[in-house]
Amino acid sequence: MFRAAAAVFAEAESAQNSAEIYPAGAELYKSGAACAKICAAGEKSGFLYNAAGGRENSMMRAGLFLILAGLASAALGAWETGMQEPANQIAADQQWLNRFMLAVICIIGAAVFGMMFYAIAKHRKDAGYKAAHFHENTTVEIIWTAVPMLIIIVMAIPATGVILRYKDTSAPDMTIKATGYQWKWSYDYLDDGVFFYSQLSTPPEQIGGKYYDAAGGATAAKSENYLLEVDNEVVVPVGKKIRLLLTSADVIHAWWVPQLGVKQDAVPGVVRDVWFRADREGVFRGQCAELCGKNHGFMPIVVRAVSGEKYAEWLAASGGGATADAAPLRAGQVIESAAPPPAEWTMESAMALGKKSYNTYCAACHQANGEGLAPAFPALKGSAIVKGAAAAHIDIVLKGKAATAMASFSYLSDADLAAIITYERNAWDGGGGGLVAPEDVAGAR
Ligand code: HEC
Ligand SMILES: [Cu+2]
Repeated sequence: MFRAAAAVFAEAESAQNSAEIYPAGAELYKSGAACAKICAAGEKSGFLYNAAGGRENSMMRAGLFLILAGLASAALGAWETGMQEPANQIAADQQWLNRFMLAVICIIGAAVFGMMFYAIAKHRKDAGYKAAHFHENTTVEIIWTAVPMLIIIVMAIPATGVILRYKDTSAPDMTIKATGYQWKWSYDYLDDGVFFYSQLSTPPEQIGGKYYDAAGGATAAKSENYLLEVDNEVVVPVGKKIRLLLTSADVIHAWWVPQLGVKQDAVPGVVRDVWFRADREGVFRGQCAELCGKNHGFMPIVVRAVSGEKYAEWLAASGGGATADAAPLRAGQVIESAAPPPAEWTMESAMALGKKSYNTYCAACHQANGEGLAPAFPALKGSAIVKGAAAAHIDIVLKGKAATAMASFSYLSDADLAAIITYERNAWDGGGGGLVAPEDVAGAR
């Protein structure tokens, strides 16, 4: 069903994609004039010092201008410095805050070092300067307490405004529950009855390294969205407030999509919430942002914001929404594999599908060469279960093993599982493991 869903978005958009990743961040730095743009954005968002009048604005503008003018050059633009173009006000505010804080820090740095070097140069002993000898100067003490306090207040006011709005998950238009796993995400559209897993779709041939390619190196050119692409994207309607409930099935992960201004830890046993709204259509890419084990860098997040009609189409194609039947899709749901099942079930066709699906779903832990990674992930090559009766092999893959990283893979289709199991039984130990049929898996469910 997800293949059908993907077809909904099959219009030409890769050109748009590439422009989407970094561009406008660079734009902002291209000239000093960008400073005015940034300040204007700050004013518009309303968290700035509107109440206090225009003076601070112009002061900050001057400060920002000085710093940005120093940094700005065509070269920086060409290097795509800066951050990804925000897709909503929260992300824009976060980036504004970043620049504002940088400006404050630079001004303080310049003032402190300026004074220090001035004193070192002017008040030298060998220049005949006589040091003053005094203790406890109330005026100085008041100044050096009051000035930092004022600076902190000046920084805290806009920051607090942004945090309050970032944390306000009330009155969402829809709620999605996202769960982190080593190493993939699942998404449960609580209102619309869609559930799916989302995992890296960059082929192992592009990745290389001993974990991904038995040959030890990448054999294919890297795709445009290398390591930032997934099989099933999080499709959301544009302009709607989406509440995200976040949790984890194993270790701490974090759901991070910079252009949407969201970064929130997914903690096992805890449900945290956060919200985002995509103010324009587009594809927004992110990653897990909490070191969560060996494949931490291989669990990207892709959010696709589409119009309301497109979203409804996607829902229908994904088996959710108004057309969904009453039975919840979540329990015992089977996800269609990325590769279609072969028309004829032979050793050859099963091995071909099995290799592809094994590399997608199993190789992260058991490795492409089946040797596993001691001591955490056992080798399947030479494993008693893999060499033994097919029933026990099917059983552990279907049901997983409680309290271990070996999760249930019952969400994969019968054909996918039969192919993977056939592949495991024949790929490494010289064959002879026999052909497992989709019916065998269906019977064991
Ligand atoms: C997140 C890591 C991870 C992934 C992904 C994973 N496994 Fe496992 N697997 C494990 C661990 C850990 C064990 C050992 C469980 C135990 O303690 O007995 C295991 C055990 C097994 C065993 C039993 C091996 C033996 O000799 O005891 C089989 C068979 C197996 N996995 C097949 C698969 C298949 C098929 C897939 C993909 C569909 C897969 N695994 C994906 C972690 C993983
Ligand atoms: Cu993670």
